Amino acid sequence: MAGIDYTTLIPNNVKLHENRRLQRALEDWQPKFLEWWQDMGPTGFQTKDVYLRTAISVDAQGWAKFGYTRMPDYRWGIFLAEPEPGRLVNFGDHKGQPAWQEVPGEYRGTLRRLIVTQGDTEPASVEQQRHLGRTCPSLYDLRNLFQVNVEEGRHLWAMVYILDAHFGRDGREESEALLQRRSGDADKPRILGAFNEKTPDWLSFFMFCFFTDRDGKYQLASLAESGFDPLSQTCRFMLTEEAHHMFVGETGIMRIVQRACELMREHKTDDVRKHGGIDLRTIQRYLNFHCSVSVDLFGSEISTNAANFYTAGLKGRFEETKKQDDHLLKEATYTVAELDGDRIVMREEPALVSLNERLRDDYVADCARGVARWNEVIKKHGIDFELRLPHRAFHRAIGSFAEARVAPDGRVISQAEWDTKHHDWLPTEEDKAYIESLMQPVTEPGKFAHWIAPPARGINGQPVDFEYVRLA
Ligand code: BYC
Repeated sequence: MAGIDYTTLIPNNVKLHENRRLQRALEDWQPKFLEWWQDMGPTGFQTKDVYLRTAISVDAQGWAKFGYTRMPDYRWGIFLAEPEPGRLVNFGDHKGQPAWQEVPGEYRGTLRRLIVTQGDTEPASVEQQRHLGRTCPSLYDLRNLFQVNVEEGRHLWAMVYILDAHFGRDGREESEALLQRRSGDADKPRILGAFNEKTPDWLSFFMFCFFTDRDGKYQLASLAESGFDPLSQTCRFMLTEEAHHMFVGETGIMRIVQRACELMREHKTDDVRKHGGIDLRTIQRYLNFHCSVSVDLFGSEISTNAANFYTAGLKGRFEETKKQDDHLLKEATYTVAELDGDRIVMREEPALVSLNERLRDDYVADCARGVARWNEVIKKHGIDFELRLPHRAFHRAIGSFAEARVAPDGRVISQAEWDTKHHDWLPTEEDKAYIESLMQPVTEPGKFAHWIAPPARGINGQPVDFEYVRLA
């Protein structure tokens, strides 16, 4: 594969200059993207120099360079991971056939829908986060926010490339529509629930990066298994960038937890609000909210859509090729949590229709590892408190638990109990007002808001007090 060509209007490693029609389509879309970025991207800061990383190669070693860039000058482009010679469709009815380089006609609509759904989340998250710059807890965090934002912008490019390159006129129309829907808009909302929620403060932002970006990891990993090779190559490179977003979320929450613990120890109280910290119970309520809306992103427990995606060879399981089974799953079963009256029971279901739940299991296990690392911090401070993932049936809007009322510990409860207790489980208006009151910008290099501990180290070997965003 060619290296990334930065001499052209659209940086790419797909030899764009050899396909004039596609080049024209993307060059036509580019100013619309920039207009969207100006209108719906980060508020303010567009003329400031930000210490950003830019992809320069798709080689896992040394794939990025760091330097000051104004966000609108970021070189958004099209980067596909190296092709695997002789790659096959690895699962479903077409297993063993050569991977498709063109869209198989019979799956055109389904594939387009999957790509559009993935693509829609990218600009949505930028829209959700657009006001956060004004209340950054430090220049370090401000830079991380913008890094996440420009890379989500690039992930939009990644999906638009596939749409324009492989779906003709329909693809171009979908590319336009991706710039027209708006997160939270009543008339033209983003496609998936979590991407219409607000991200009004930095606690929500870090939770979003931890929980919702992690859905991105699992969905992209499943699409990276696709028999449609261009989608696989695109998603493989997106995953490289995604890892940083989850790092931002995990370390962000860890630093908030650490500050809470420091204040608890220093003042010998659980009520660290009096001392300008975020108490662990509030962190738990935000965790419950972001976990539950992200768990919804995996779709229904029993889904014929998921079965069809798999059988068609379009969307696999997490680490499909590492699994030791027939990769057809026609006879297999999988254990799924289901509602049975006022209890949640585990039942064997056909594996094919249970694929959403299986991916959700992989996701929940990964989330639990992160939460355990936060709990290590609490334990190190000698504090008797554990953050917990809520039960997967808690506060659901999609799937078989959507109609049920379930406590974070998995007990099915009455509407009356929910009404009296949900304030203990989800962020209250008072919580939101308190968190909002903490959101005061800190922009002096090396200084951090009181409610969050500094990071252990800076970005790319730079010191923590480096001028990550030049505001002057
Ligand atoms: N909200 O059989 P069902 C990321 C719809 S995040 C609203 O239950 P299916 C990122 C569903 O579309 C990763 N609607 O589910 C993170 C379907 O509607 P249609 C995003 C929902 O189809 C942070 C109907 O309900 N990527 O990258 O098996 C920052 C019944 O569907 C929701 C993808 O999601 C919901 N939560 O699976 C930036 C991958 N859930 O089609 C970026 C692509 C379901 O009948 N998408 N519905 O009108 C997919 O694989 C599937 O569409 C889903 C749903 C897993 C989302």
